[in-house]
This record gives sequence, structure tokens and C-alpha cells, in this order.
Amino acid sequence: MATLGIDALLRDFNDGRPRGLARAISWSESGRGAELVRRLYPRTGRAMTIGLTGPPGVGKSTLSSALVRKARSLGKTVGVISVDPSSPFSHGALLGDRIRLTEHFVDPDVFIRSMASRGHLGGLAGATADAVLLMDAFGLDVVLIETVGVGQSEIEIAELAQTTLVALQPGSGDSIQVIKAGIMEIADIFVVNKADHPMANQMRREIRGMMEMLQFTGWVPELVTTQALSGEGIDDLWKAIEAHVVYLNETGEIEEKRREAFTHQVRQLAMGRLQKRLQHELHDVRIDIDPYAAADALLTRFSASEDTADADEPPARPRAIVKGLT
Ligand SMILES: Nc1nc2c(ncn2[C@@H]2O[C@H](COP(=O)(O)OP(=O)(O)OP(=O)(O)O)[C@@H](O)[C@H]2O)c(=O)[nH]1
Ligand SMILES: [Mg+2]
Repeated sequence: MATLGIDALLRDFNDGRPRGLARAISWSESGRGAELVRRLYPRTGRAMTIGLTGPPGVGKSTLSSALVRKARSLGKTVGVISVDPSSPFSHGALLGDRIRLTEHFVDPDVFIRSMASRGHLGGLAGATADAVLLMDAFGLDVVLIETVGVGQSEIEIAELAQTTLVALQPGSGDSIQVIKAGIMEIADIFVVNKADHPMANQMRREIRGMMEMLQFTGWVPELVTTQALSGEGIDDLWKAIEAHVVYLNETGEIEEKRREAFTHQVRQLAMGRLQKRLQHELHDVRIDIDPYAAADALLTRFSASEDTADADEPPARPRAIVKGLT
């Protein structure tokens, strides 16, 4: 039954039908990505992957839309993944993405997908890495991943994408955040968006100042100023992205990037399974001993059951040992 499903899906996928890609990503989101990725993985490794992160409202979706327009003008096919942080405000964000990207909806060579990060470890959707692979295997030239920068997700996007863009808002104190959160290290390109903002120049100076304090080996982050709404600066941004890709290829660092994306996904998958099993074992944790002893006991049981337990189908839960409930 599942086999029939996957064959029909792959037929659509291989014929280049967007619904094949859409269904593949949906499968992945519902935890059925393993077989698909197994079959399609050999076809990956061609796409240019760009991560775009930054605080809420900085203009990420508007920048995405402008970058899509630029890539399309160069004849490139594009996939956009916008990761929804699943905050109480996420509906607004999603709606915002939709509005910002509408002009590309009718273009068959642009594939847009929103994904929720809810219920997964870390900030980025568990299925995001799959979606990147699937879009790559589908043959899209550029894959753009947009996510709101909320702590962990910036680091994750940098692991997943070859080129990481960090968008910053003039007049927001973002530059201080950048230093605090270690974002300096992950940005390949800083984008000061809303160049029409009166504080835009000051923001540029602050970033330049920050960069002077650091010593870079290899790639020195580019600083680009844009006005995403009018499209100003988008050509420069694209040039900076291309320069970074050239740098990665010429230095061979591209292999390092691929390895990073690979290990990122492996870690996500392994952590997800471990988390599931841990959750299961925690149901039975003893509370009549101290927490250190309980953790030791749990881990002993954990590794004892390692050979037999199946991550996806945990064995029937034994009766609780919690004192007073037995
Ligand atoms: N003045 C000005 N406004 C801009 C510019 N770029 C985007 N905006 C506006 O900023 C607002 C937020 O833009 P979005 O693209 O939705 O920002 P975002 O970072 O995707 O927002 P979230 O996804 O909610 O985090 C919108 O009203 C845009 O029209 C710009 O260059 N100048
Ligand atoms: Mg957005």
C-alpha cells in the first residue's frame, strides 16, 4: 500500500510536477520521509542553498521575494521554505509571507512552502532539512530558507545552508544582539534592510566597527544595504551571494558546508529518536530516590533496552514505579 503510494508520488516527482514535490514534503512532515530521502538522496548536491534569518519584521519575506525575482530574471528555478516559529503570532507571520510572495505564486518555476517548527527539537522544523534535500533533488537551482531569528534557529540555519544572510533592522539595537548571540560568526553576509530608514547608515557603521574588532580567517562577511520593498541593493546582495559561492567552491570549503548540513540532519534525526525514547522512559522514572540516582538508573535501563527497543514503536509501557501509585 505504502509502496504503491510512493511509486505514484515518485512518478509525479520525476516528471517534474510540483504536486510531486509538494506531496513529498508533506510525507516528510508526517514522518514518512525516510524512504523518499533514501531514494532521492543520490540526486542531491546541486542546489545553491541560502539561509535568511533576522528579527521579526526586518523584511525577510520582502527580501525573499526580491531575491526570487532576481534569480528568476537569471532563469533560475527557486524553492522557498519559510519556517514558521509557531508562536502565538505565527498566523500573522504566515499571512505576511503569503502576501509578500504572492507575485511568485503563479510562476511554475517558483515553489513556495511554509513549514511549522512546532513539536520538533530546536528552532527549525524537523522536516526542513528534508525539504531542502527534496527541492534539491527535484532540480530547483536555488533553495531559500527563511526563518525568524530566535536564538537557536540562526545557528541551525547556518548549518543547513551554504550561504547565511543575517538581516538587521536600523535603529533597533540589533548590532548589540548580534555580538551577544554569536551571530557575527554565522553571518556570511549582513543585510541592513530598510535603507530608507534614517538610522541605516549608523547601523552600517556599527557593523563595520564590530567587524574590525574581529579577525577573520578566510571569508570576511560582506555588508550589503538594501531596500527590499523597492528592490534597491538586491543586485549587490545577489553579487555578494555569488561571490560567497565562488569562494566556497574555490577554497573547497563547500565540502565542509555539505558535511555540516549532513551532520546537522543526522543529529536532528538521532536526537528526535532519543528524545522519544527518553520521554517514554521518563514515564517510569522513580521519584523515591534522588534525581542523580534516578538519572543513572534511567540511563542504565536506556542502554540495556538499546538492542531491543525500536525507536518508532516503543514497547508497551510497564506499570509506573512512582511511589504511592503502585
Ligand atoms: N520602509 C521599508 N519597509 C520595508 C522594507 N522592506 C520591508 N519593509 C516592510 O517591513 C514590513 C515587514 O516585512 P516582512 O518582509 O514581512 O518582514 P519579515 O522579516 O519577513 O517579518 P516576519 O516574517 O514576521 O518576521 C512590511 O510592512 C514590509 O513592507 C524596506 O526596505 N523599507
Ligand atoms: Mg516573513
